[in-house]
Amino acid sequence: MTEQISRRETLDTLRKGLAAAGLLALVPEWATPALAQGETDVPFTDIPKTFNPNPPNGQTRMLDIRKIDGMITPKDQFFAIQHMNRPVIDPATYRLKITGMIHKPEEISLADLRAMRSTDVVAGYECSGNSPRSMQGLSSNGRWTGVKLSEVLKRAGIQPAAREVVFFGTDRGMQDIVFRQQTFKLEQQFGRSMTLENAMKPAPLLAYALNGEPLTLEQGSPLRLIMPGWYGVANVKWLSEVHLQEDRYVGNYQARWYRRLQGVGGSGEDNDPQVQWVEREVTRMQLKSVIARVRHTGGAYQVLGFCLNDGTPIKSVEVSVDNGPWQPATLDKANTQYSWKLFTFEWKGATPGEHTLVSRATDANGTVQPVAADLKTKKTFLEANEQFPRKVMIG
Ligand SMILES: Nc1nc2c(c(=O)[nH]1)N[C@H]1C(S)=C(S)[C@@H](COP(=O)(O)O)O[C@H]1N2
Ligand SMILES: [Mo]
Repeated sequence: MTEQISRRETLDTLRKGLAAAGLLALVPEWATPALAQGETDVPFTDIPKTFNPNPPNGQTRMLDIRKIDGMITPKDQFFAIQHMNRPVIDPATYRLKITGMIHKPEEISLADLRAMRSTDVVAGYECSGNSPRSMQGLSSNGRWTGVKLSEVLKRAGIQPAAREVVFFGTDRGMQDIVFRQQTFKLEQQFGRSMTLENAMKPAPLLAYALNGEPLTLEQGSPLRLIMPGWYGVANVKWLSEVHLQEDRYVGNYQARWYRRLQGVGGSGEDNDPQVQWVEREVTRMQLKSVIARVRHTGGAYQVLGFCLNDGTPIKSVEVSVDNGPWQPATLDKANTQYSWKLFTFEWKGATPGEHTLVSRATDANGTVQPVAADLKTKKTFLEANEQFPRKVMIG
């Protein structure tokens, strides 16, 4: 960590100096890290030529994980993805509706929310569809500011029979709603839910700012839910309504499109009656670690990566070089419970040529990040948290 800080400090000092001399514009953004420390990125050879972190649809932005240079993802690099449109909402007339099994239905303005006690949380998350295919770029880490969901719910007064909290976005679109042999094509709002018990925990936040600035359109302006430790889909953007009810909510984005189907036990073969097919909703993040970047200063090689999980303390991250023994990596001191967890590994004895690097995380409960083969019986593609071997070329 000290190295991370000193790098950033050196950089800041350098930039200030250049700015004072009126020279900052002459130095491209990407060049200064190397300039500051004589550091050079070691190129990855496993990134498909066709990989584009900003696909032409203009609606998705991935984080180019090779650019990670500290705990907080800059706001303009934060990944962005959604299913339908991006609704434009006027913050001045915006009202968050609290409805259903509460004592007094509420319509809360942004000014009301900003007047309530604010809380900050550093939270990292990934889309549950994040995978080697997207070079793990559907992930980021930011500092969110807002009001605790529990405080807003308490203020509205929860009826004793309420069990479920449903979050609706302002965005809507045509959806296929499948019931047995019938498919209904109907316009629906984006909706997600969780138990009241989960909603009342201290962490969930109704967030209006990211890294100290108001949310942008793609970040869910003016208000979104942040559910620390959960997959991205839980973080409902453009929040329009929070609805309390007794029964389960089974909308598409909750009960049908964000599921995991996995065979447990037996041989794992489809036709083995010993296999139990387990289906569950996509909620908390599965333990994952990713190698994002390799840099060297002269002959000193450093590997940088991040872990994501549900907030359980990380016991260790290890790195293996060219299928060699697992060696301990160092977790960054700035990591917090719900941040992504940065780690570094000093790669000793790196030689010219192509090498394979892979990391694996273990949490305090003893859960070890799986390898791809462990997930063979997972039929659905979401929650791809398998170890992610990387190839680099030392030239
Ligand atoms: N209203 C709304 N919220 C949404 C979505 C959406 O389609 N509509 N997509 C979800 C999904 S699948 C993800 S991964 C995250 C992405 O959050 P980000 O764009 O801030 O990275 O938003 C979630 N919140
Ligand atoms: Mo997602």
